[in-house]
Amino acid sequence: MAVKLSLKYYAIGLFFIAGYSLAAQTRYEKPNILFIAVDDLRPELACYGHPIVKSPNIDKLAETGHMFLNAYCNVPVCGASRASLLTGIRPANNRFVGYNTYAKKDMPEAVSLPEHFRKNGYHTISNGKVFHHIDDIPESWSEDPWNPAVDASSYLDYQTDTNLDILKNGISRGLPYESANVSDDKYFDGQIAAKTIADLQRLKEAGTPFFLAAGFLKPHLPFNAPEKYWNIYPQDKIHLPENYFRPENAPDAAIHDFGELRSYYGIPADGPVSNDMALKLIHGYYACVSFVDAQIGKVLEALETLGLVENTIVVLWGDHGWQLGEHSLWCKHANFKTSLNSPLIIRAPGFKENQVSAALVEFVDVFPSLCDLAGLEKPSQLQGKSFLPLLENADIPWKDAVYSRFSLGESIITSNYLYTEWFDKEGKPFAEMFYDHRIDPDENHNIVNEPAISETIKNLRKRLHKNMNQVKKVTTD
Ligand SMILES: [Ca+2]
Repeated sequence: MAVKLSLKYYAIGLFFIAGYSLAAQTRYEKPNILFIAVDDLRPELACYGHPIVKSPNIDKLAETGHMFLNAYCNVPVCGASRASLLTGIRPANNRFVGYNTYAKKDMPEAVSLPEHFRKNGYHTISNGKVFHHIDDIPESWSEDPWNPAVDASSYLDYQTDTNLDILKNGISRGLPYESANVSDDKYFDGQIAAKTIADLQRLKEAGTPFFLAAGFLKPHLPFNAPEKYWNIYPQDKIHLPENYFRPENAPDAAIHDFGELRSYYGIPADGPVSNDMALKLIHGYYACVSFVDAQIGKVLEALETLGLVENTIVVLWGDHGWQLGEHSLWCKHANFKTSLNSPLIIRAPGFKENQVSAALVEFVDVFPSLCDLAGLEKPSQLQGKSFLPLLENADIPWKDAVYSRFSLGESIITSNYLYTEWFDKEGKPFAEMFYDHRIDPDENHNIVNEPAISETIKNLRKRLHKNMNQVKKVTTD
């Protein structure tokens, strides 16, 4: 099926090269790419069915494009997830491991996604947080990458006196949230939107195809947003998750101490946060989602105003999931669905609108998909599979499993199950968990030791062993 389709597209591509004009067909005329990364955004969006979160602009993108319900990051931590997606290479126990990953150190021979486009005649720009490190794979960009957050301290981006005073006194970071009476552009994400819009205007005038990356910083901690976004959500609408508890029989390896959150003021050194704080965190996350949605809306509106919609592919992704209290956890860094499932929406001109796919896709699939959509050859390093056929038909049979990992935990996810096994430094397994999403979609009961499912577990374990860390040596051109 895939071969047949690609031949068909190749034929259409030749048609264009030959100078024929097919009205409204922009698939292979070097479409522009607007590449929107959103830090720590899980599918906490109205278009993904959230009952109270307001995300009208991302919803509109989904309505005019293709939304993946079952997109999984390959590793739930910023630096590693981005390095993997941007090189199309899977994380393994020897590469793309932590938040601090440099793609250029772990995979020096790899060509990055924007670099590949640049080498194919695209003008490439990085605004905000795209790679975790602004100086990672510098060959990626036609211009110096730009980020208003110049260092770890300014990255906190506080605007209120309360938080600035805490920070100044050196007690700790400030609170993990703030509601400030300021305009959008006081915060970095407002500035990233403004810079991206200015670039769009400039790129439109230049007329060369572009790959414009905008990496928004929220809803990463601290949950800072202008107060108007907090005011969208009345406090009595904010609730703790139903599974604000450790899953039954979950191994210790599955649970962490959310150290990332504990570095903020008002969070105890150990033990759970107060219920008041938990509700404030959830409220803050919602406010930040609506804030970042509004900034994305400004960029998408500019795309429309400038007449670039018909020739620009828009892709939006959150770099991994997040626990908002589920399983008694906060932050990411886990092998639960809450950490691994991420939003992925793509709008490609010439393809069907308002498509929702339940197919399993993973972030290593983004690089080959964008190559196919732009008619570029695929570098040999790529380990994902182009999901272009799904854009044609959201219901065709697709991957039977995707693979994610974090630290010592390796996961296989199928349409029904999530199975994770943890390995010590010598490679010996020491813990495992299994959830059947048909009867336990929220992953509250680890039933890995149920005798009735031992064959299922055996099968999943076998497939996991075969595919995890599958290609330690990656072929590069
Ligand atoms: Ca992140």
